[in-house]
Formats: sequence, C-alpha cells, structure tokens
Amino acid sequence: MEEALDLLVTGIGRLVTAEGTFPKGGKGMGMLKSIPKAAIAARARRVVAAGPEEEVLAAAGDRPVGRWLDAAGRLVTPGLIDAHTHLVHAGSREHELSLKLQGVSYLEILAAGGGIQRTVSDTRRAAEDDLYEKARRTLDVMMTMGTTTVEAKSGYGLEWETERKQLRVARELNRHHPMDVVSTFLGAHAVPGEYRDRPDDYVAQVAEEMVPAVAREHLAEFCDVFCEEGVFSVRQSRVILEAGRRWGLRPKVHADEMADTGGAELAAEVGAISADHLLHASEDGLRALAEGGVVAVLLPGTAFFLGETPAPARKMIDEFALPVALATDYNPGSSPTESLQLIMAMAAATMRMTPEEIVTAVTLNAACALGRGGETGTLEPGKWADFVLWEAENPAYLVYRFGVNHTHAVVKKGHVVAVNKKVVGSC
Ligand code: IZC
Ligand code: ZN
Repeated sequence: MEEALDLLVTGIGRLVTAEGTFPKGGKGMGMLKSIPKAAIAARARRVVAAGPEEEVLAAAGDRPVGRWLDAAGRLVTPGLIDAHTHLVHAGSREHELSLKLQGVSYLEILAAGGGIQRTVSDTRRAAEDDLYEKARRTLDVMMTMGTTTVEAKSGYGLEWETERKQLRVARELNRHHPMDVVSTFLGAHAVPGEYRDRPDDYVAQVAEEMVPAVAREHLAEFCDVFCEEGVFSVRQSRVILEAGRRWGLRPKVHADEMADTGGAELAAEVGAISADHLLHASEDGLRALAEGGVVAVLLPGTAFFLGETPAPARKMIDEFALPVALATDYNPGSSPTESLQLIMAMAAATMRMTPEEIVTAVTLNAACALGRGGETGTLEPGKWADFVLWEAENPAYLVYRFGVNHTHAVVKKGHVVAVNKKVVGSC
C-alpha cells in the first residue's frame, strides 16, 4: 500500500504561491500562482501535492491520512520568512525614545555610547538561559503571526564569549523550536568601547580570530557587517566579509542605510547573498546588485521607526529588475516588532509595492536571501510543508487591513504549530 499522508488540507478558498527555487526580480515578482478551490498534501514534513483540490485528492488516492483539515474557504500562502532579525539579545531601549523625540539621531545615540552599545552591555551580562527564554518567546510571537523561518544575527557581544553565547542560543532554538532559525555572525555590528581608538585592531580580531572560530564550531552560515558612516567603512567591511568567505560564511551586508558609502557595490563585489536596507544606494550600486544576483532585503519598519524615507522599491523592481525581499529587522533599537504582516502593509503604503510583489518578497525571495530557495518559500512538491491559513480571501486584504494579526493557523513542516493566534503542541 502507498505511504500514508501526514496532513491533508482541503477546502482552501485560494492557494497563492510563487514558483521555483530562485529569486524573482522585476516583473517576475508580481507573477504568482493563484488557485481557487485548492488542497495541500504533506508527508514526512514536505509537500507531496499542492494545487486544485480534485488533482490533490486524485494524487492522494486512498492513502491513509494522519490529519485532515478543512480550510473552510480560507486563503493559504507559504509560511512567511523573516530574512533579517537581531533575534537574540537582552533588554530593550524604550528610554531612547525621548532622545529621538528631541531630535538625536540613531547614529548620534550610538556614537555617545548608547544604542547598540547599551544592548551589548545588557547581553554580555545576561545568562545564556535567559537569552534563550526571551528569544524563544519572540519566536512564538513571530510564529503566531505567520513566520515559519527566521534569520538571527549575533552582534551584541563584540567579544568572542558573548558572540558565541548568542550563536549557541540561536542554534539551540533551531534544534528545539518548530521555527527554522538561520544564523548569521555579525561580530562587526559596532566597534566595542574597548577598541574605540583602534578600530582596525577590532576588525583584525573579527576577521582573524572570530570568523575562524565561528566556522570551526559551525555556529553560523552567513557573515554580516554594519557597513555605515561612522561604524565600519567599506575597506574594513571588505576585510571581514572576505575572511568570512574564505571560511565558508557567505556574506550579507547592512548597506547604505543612512548614507551612500558604496555598501551595495561592496555586496556585489564580495558575492553577498543579500544587501540589506539600501535606502541611499546609488544607481551604480543597484546595477551592481542586479548584475551580481544579490537579493535586496528591504526593511521599511526601520525606515518608519527612524523617520527615514524608505528604500526606493519601485525603482529597484521596475528599473533594475532586482529581486526584493522584505524583513522585520526585529531589534531593540530601530525596529522593535515581530510582525512581518505590519512590514507587508508598510511595503504597500510607503514603498508602493503590490500585494503580489509583497507575497514574493516575504516568501520565495526571502528564502533565497537565506539560501533556502530549494527548501521553502513556495508550496511545491518536495519543499517543506510550511504554510499559513489566513482569515482573508486574498493577499490584498492582508496588506490593506493593517495592524492586526490575520492568521488562522500556521503549519510548519507538516505540523500545525499555531491556531487562533496561539502556539499549539510542544515547543
Ligand atoms: O540594536 O540598534 N541597525 N543595527 C543596525 C541595529 C539597527 C540593531 C540595534
Ligand atoms: Zn539589522
């Protein structure tokens, strides 16, 4: 007899998904498969069939079914993928709000020893268990809001023991929480106070000592740098990203957020998988990203929170045919939100992206920004059975009706992990 299905979902009002395993750029971002009266069958954590209900039922034949769900006409999309977060950290920074309201900028707060440096001292002091518990709760919140894969950066240690502590927490969460947690080493997030007068010594330490240690202990897949005016220069960033590449850590770059420093060009030069922020990237920079096949990860929540003009998404998509992804940038300083749904609404309202482009940006393109395009990001046979049943009939509704959580149920690797905005099962 044929093998049993673990999960069969029928009665899907509309199944909406991008297709394929590579990032979609330009017009391709708006081309989704949209199937009315659909179903999904899953076995061994992966999609067996996803499409018109009669086809899926025919493929299922008379196989036994472990769990059969009726979607009751709801919209289903792939699980959301949050490709840029600073997940593991201690504390919060609401005290910076009054400084901000007085007109002190994010970089001025950082230069005065606050901002990232504040979270660094909180995180250095925190017990590993406490960091784990705080991040675990954050993952639960994200999951109830439809996220099924998340990236997690280090960068609140700025010395080896704490960087390692953060990365170990992310690794343990990946093992024990239903969410997939993809780790990025961000030792170059700020110059630690101890190295204030000799930043190049810190750059050398990151490149020559921390990067090899991260690789030896298999603590991360990617290496990122906060390449920004007054933080790390293009020259310093290049040293670290090239060291990362030599040790098998694919580059990512915080690029051209507050000023055009040539971060986008650097991302293309070092073969980065993504360049993130890009509010001030030059036309040459955008062209270099397009030619290099680099995914542009846009973070409109950060632009909103810092009062910046958001990245020129329309220009990136229409003129440069770039593949755009969207992420929360969840962090205690510039984007304290877990909600990719809010980011999706902001992408439409502040960057004029269409609902279809937005779906691609938080699923397939985000998966590709994490090297997971072959595993998740679309609902196609062989990919993980990661999807969301929405209290909505179409993607436009999700994007238009902002500030609330539209999920009905979240499925991760074939298991129902959240229902009615609450985590279910053992996690
Ligand atoms: O804690 O401020 N932008 N790094 C670069 C951040 C934001 C995180 C933070
Ligand atoms: Zn960031």
